[in-house]
Order: sequence, then structure tokens, then C-alpha cells
Amino acid sequence: MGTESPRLAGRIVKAPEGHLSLEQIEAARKARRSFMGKALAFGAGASATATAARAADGDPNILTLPAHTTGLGQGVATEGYGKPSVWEKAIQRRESPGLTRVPQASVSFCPLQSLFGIITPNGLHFERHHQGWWDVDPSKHRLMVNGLVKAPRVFTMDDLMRLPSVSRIHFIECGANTAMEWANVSVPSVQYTHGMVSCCEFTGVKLSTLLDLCGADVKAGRYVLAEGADGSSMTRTISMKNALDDVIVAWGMNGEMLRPENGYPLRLVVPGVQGVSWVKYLRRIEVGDQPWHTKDEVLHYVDLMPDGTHRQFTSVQECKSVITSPSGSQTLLDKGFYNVTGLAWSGRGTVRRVDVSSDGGRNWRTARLESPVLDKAFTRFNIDWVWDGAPAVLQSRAVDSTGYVQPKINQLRAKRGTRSIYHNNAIQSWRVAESGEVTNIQMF
Ligand SMILES: Nc1nc2c(c(=O)[nH]1)N[C@H]1C(S)=C(S)[C@@H](COP(=O)(O)O)O[C@H]1N2
Ligand SMILES: [Mo]
Repeated sequence: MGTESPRLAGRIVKAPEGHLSLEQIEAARKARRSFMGKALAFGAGASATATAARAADGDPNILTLPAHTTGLGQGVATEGYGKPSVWEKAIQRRESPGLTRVPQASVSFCPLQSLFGIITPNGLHFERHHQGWWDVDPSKHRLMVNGLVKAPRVFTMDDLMRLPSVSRIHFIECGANTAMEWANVSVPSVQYTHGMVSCCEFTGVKLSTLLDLCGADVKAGRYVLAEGADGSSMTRTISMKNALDDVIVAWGMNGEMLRPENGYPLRLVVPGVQGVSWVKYLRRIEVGDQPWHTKDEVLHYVDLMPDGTHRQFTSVQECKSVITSPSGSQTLLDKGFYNVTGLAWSGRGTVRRVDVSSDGGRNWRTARLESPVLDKAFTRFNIDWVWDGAPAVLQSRAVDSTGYVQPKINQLRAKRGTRSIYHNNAIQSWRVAESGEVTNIQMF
């Protein structure tokens, strides 16, 4: 998968090129200590030490100071938009070749294995487009609110950004995330198994504020339609209950304007609900008295249940978790201590607990939840693990604030049958081989 192996993005695998290995650092330290000892014995100070260090250039036993310590650095980085270190080049969104026929109707997966904390950087947020992305001119963009409202209105971006705003941290997960695992296709890394999820701080005006401004009939108007301005005619029905609760018409993402690929200049944020309802390039909100049954809610993102019925408005992303490191395609370099880390989230509230197993689910230990633990947002978990070098299977199992427990794949299959494509929140298993290689396996 991918032109570059996702191995490169695994921090456990190897230090970025150009960095010293632990052995090199230790050897350098030792050399420096004995050298300093000699220098001090001669009653010399630090500057004499540095001079001697330069004099010893070329001697492999003596630490030579790197250019960044002795030379002049670069000027302020004011040119263009700030960029990550060159050493982090391998950490990118990646497309799974062959998954879709054209890149305009494709997915780029977020490199979860290389991220810390709960916020997804904007340049690494997963992408899902049905008809390509656009960099829409915000001065020309409009949002219409119509339907069962007293005063239909057309808002400019300036109009919207003058209104009272909120900033909230929420995850967005495509309903198709982890879909390959239904088919028992073991894609190699967490980037490809779980990378259609991200978590950001979104800023915008609450949809309830706009509905209020336009005098929406919130009794007869039991539903809201959201429509995008791209060629995919992305339209989704959202219940009025959701709309009045925590839905945001957002322009901000992690402190700056949305990226074009994520819906610039305006997108709907529907906390807890699958990604398809988070309509990008949002241009219209209509209030109505029944669901619209548009193509993206009758044909796509539906679940064919064992009794032959379609579960159509499967909207909430159930509680889920995954260990992001160690994870598939990484290699443990040695026995000993590891910080097992991962992410948990629930579309129904907060994460209450995450348990971690290293023996394929026989024994479980409760992981540490790092703060903050927020509603419908990523929660970062960590747990100590000492690898004895024997084969192991790492798994995480999350419990949310409703008491719902993340299921095993066979428990999920018992309920959902064998025809599902979407909405797979099963426990993920990573097998650690004696060689240290970590692979994706299914445990029933
Ligand atoms: N206008 C528009 N909105 C859209 C889509 C789209 O193709 N066009 N894709 C949807 C789907 S299926 C998902 S999962 C999310 C993905 O959002 P992202 O690209 O910001 O990750 O946007 C949703 N909103
Ligand atoms: Mo999606």
C-alpha cells in the first residue's frame, strides 16, 4: 500500500535519518565525560574544552560539535506558511491504491500512528471527496436558510462571522472507516484501518442561532437538510433534535480557516454523527417536516441487516478505540518497556474507560485516560507494557458514558450479519511476532 512503506512513519521502527542512534549518543557521552575529566584535571574551563573538541576533530572517540551548535542558523521563517521539519517528511496522508478509480472520489487516510494527543493537525486531516475539492472564493460564497422558516435568508461569510461563535473539539469519522475489516481484508497499518477519522477544534456559529434568526418552525420542522456547493450534490437529512443541540456551521479548524479540502469556507459540524453529514462547502439549510431520502442516505452509508432490511439513518458513530502505537507495520526493536498508546471516541458522549490486553483478550488492564476527556471527541489513552519478547496480541476496548462496551468483531457480526460495509467499531487486534514485527490480525 502506498508508494512509500508506512513503516517509515512508525517511530518505533527507526530514528529519522541523520539522528544519532542511542548507542552513538551513549558512546559520545562516554567520550565526552573522559575528555572533560582530562580537561578539568588540567584546570581548564569550558572554552578550553570547546577548543580541544575542535582540535580533536576527526578522532572518532571525541565528540565533534554539530554545525547547528557552532554556526549561524537561518533567518526568521516568514516565507509562506510554516512547514514541518524535513525529518518528518514520511508523515503524510496516504491514498490506498486501487480503493477508488479516480482521486476525486477517494479517501486520504490520516497517519494516526505518528500523532500525539487528541488534535489532528490540519495538513494531516483525512479527506473524503465524492466529486473533488475546490478552493471556493469566500467573498462569493453564500449560505441560504429556507423551508419552514418565517424569514428565509441568504448569509455572506461576513454576516456569519459577525454572529456569536463557539469553539468545540470534536472527532469526525467517515461511516466507512475500518470497512475493510468487515471483509476480513487485513490492511497493513492503523493509517489504513482507522485513518478515516480526525479530531479538531471547530469554530463557527451554532445552527440553532441561525434557525432562531430565521424564525424556524421547530415543531412542524422536524428535519433539516444540509446541502453542499460542490458537484457531488451532497445532501443529508439531520434531525431537528440534533440541529438544535450541538450542530455548528463552522469556518474555523484548529485556530485557522478550514482547509479547502475540508470544506473551506464553510462546513457543517455534526458532533457524534458520521462524516457524510458534515456537509462541506455548505450552501443551504432547509427546514422540512420529513426526511428527504436523498441519494447519499438511501444508496450510500446504509447497513444491510441480517433480516434483509436497510438500516438507513445509521447516524451515530458508536464507541470505538484503537491502539495507534505499537500498531501494524511497525517493528519493536527490542524487549522491554513500551508505552502503549491509542485513541478512543464515542458519538454518544464521553469515553469512560479503556482496557488494554496484550494476550488477545484473556486478561485486561485499565489504561490511563489523558485529559481532556471531552464529549464526542478523541480521548488519548496510555498504558505501560513490558514486552518479554514472546508473541503477543495487543487490543483496546473502550466503554463510553452510556455504559456501551466496544464489541469484538464476532459480537458485531452476530448483530449486523455479513453484508455490512459501514459502521465497523470492533476491537482491533495487533499481533506482535517474536521478531518484533506488528501485523493486523482478526480475533474472533
Ligand atoms: N460537499 C461535500 N461534503 C462532504 C463530502 C463531499 O464529498 N462533498 N463528503 C462527506 C464525507 S462522506 C465525509 S466522511 C466527510 C469528510 O470530511 P473531510 O474531507 O473534511 O475529512 O465530508 C462529508 N461532506
Ligand atoms: Mo464518509
